Amino acid sequence: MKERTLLVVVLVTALLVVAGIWVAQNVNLMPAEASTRAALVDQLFRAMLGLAAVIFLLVEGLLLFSVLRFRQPRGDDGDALPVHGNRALEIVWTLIPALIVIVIGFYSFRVLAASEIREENPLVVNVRSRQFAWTFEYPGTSVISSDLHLPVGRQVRFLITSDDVIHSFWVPEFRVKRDATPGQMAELLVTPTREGTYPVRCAELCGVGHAAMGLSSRVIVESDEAFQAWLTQAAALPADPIEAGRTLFKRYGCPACHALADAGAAGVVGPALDSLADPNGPHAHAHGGMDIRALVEQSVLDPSAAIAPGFADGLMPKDFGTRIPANELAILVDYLVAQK
Ligand code: HEC
Ligand SMILES: [Cu+2]
Repeated sequence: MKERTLLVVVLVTALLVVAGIWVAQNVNLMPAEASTRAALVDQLFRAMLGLAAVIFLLVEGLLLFSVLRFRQPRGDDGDALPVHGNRALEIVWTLIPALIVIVIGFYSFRVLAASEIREENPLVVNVRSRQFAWTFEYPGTSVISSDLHLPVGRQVRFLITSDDVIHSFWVPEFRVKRDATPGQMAELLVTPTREGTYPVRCAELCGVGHAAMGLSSRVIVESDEAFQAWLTQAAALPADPIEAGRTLFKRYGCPACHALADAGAAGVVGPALDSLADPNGPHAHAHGGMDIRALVEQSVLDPSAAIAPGFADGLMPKDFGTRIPANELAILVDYLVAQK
């Protein structure tokens, strides 16, 4: 009976150890591995989980075995044998955990060192955080974006800071997390390895909108061609509507013919476009009861519809309607109407 109990407990313990190793190696609860770091970190994580599973099951198994094997027999009310301790056992169960901790320490250090190897010509992205949004700036371009576009396979050097309180830049799929601290610039190197769209989260409780910081921005890892195309298109349109309008005003060549103080334009072929919305200003001629937005839009799409007094018809290009997409036209019109 006693030998059988022992056999069963040993078998069950061995089974649980094997099960622990299998779970640690085969059950993946982690998000997708989307960076070179992710693969390294997951290997380390699996090794630690495997070790922990084996130790847990071994200790609990031995405990269970002892409870069953050495439990007090029925009717035995005597004391247990006095035991003084066991020096060999003490040394063994101190040395083994110490060794495990040292090995994991070295392994972790190697993973960290391997993740921070600098590659040549990284893409620099400035990460700015504020309550409660992320913005990503691409130095050398005018691009400021709330979505983080990255080309696959090229190392990215993030320079992370905050405009107000402490936030934490966290992309679970990259297995990275770095504090964004006001007045400081933190560096983080990441090489994306997998195309896809992933969330950007904030890992530092930063105020009532903290959770929203995980909803507003995405990481979009794409091919280099797609990234370059996005960069070119995004370069034209800053996030701020006034800046975007100014950019479009210049991009479509309006300064060649129009003066506009805000855009530093001094063209004289057409009327100056400052204070378009002022009912008593120089553009009062055209208002005639028309909504000012509709009027400006009409002036751009169909310049001949109403001719500004003192200026000639037929000079302003008539093809802006086909060249300027509707969303950009709306931004441009809003910008012009907002000028004082
Ligand atoms: C080649 C010169 C030329 C270019 C380029 C040009 N315009 Fe004009 N624009 C004119 C002239 C000339 C007029 C006055 C005649 C008229 O009203 O059609 C005018 C009129 C206007 C008016 C009406 C002003 C008023 O007092 O009623 C608006 C608004 C305007 N342009 C906006 C633009 C915008 C925006 C762009 C760029 C997308 C642009 N123009 C590009 C020559 C130009
Ligand atoms: Cu935050």
